Amino acid sequence: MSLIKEEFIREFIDIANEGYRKGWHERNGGNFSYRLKSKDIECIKPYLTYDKPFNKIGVSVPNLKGEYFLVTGSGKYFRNIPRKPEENIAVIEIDSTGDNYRIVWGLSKGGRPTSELPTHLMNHSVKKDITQNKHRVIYHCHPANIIALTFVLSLEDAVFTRELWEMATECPVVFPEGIGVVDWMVPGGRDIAVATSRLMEKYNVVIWAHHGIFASGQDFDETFGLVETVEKSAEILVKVLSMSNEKRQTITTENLRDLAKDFNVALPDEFLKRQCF
Ligand code: 2HA
Ligand code: ZN
Repeated sequence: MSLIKEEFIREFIDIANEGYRKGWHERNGGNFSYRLKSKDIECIKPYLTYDKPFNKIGVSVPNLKGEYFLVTGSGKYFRNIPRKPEENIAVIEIDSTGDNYRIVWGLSKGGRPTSELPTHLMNHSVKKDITQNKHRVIYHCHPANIIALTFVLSLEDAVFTRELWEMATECPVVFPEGIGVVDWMVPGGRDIAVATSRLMEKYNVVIWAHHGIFASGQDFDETFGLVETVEKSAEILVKVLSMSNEKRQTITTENLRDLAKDFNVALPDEFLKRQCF
């Protein structure tokens, strides 16, 4: 039995494939990480090797010391993951300080974990604490409609939240806490990791202006489903804005309050108060 047959690895590969088929991973676009459960680590232990050196993460994540992550490789193409997983993804181990990682499986033809490793690990760090260890998946991709909206909507959490809530009745139920937005920043480093993880304290979705989206969730289905919901809503908004700059009718603040009551979700007042266009 090879490591690839493990359920969590198959699910990871399946989501990578689905994301690619949706057009969210052109070339080497996007990256993906999963924080392993102890039973996952037990299952794959026979396949792990500990002879590679530790490397600096670039950020410090002490609460992730000793954790293992399944991650995509830097410069690797999502399109190739299902055919050649061992060349394109890796399992990494965080050291006992939370400052360094080493590859213990995968990237068999060489390479490093995703260029966005600092953002992934800082997001995992925040989410591990505030969800009492529940969130395990961080997913980054480049969906066209969300990115298009970052050129025409004001880059404010309240504007994106309210507009996307209004585009589909399920949205306030799927992401009641709202959506965060990061202004354009250079990707791949510490600064964007800090900005994103701050917003992850409040939200499960963070949009990077003119770049893409980051999402966090408990499992693969929930995290991928969240991005599907946000991007579908963004697609509707793009169509609406393309037809008219005025909505004739919409889901109103009153409607949102009724929805919140019946579906038992708390919609923050800052977003209920905000009517955008
Ligand atoms: O190319 O998506 O953000 C990988 C990326 C960087
Ligand atoms: Zn990206």
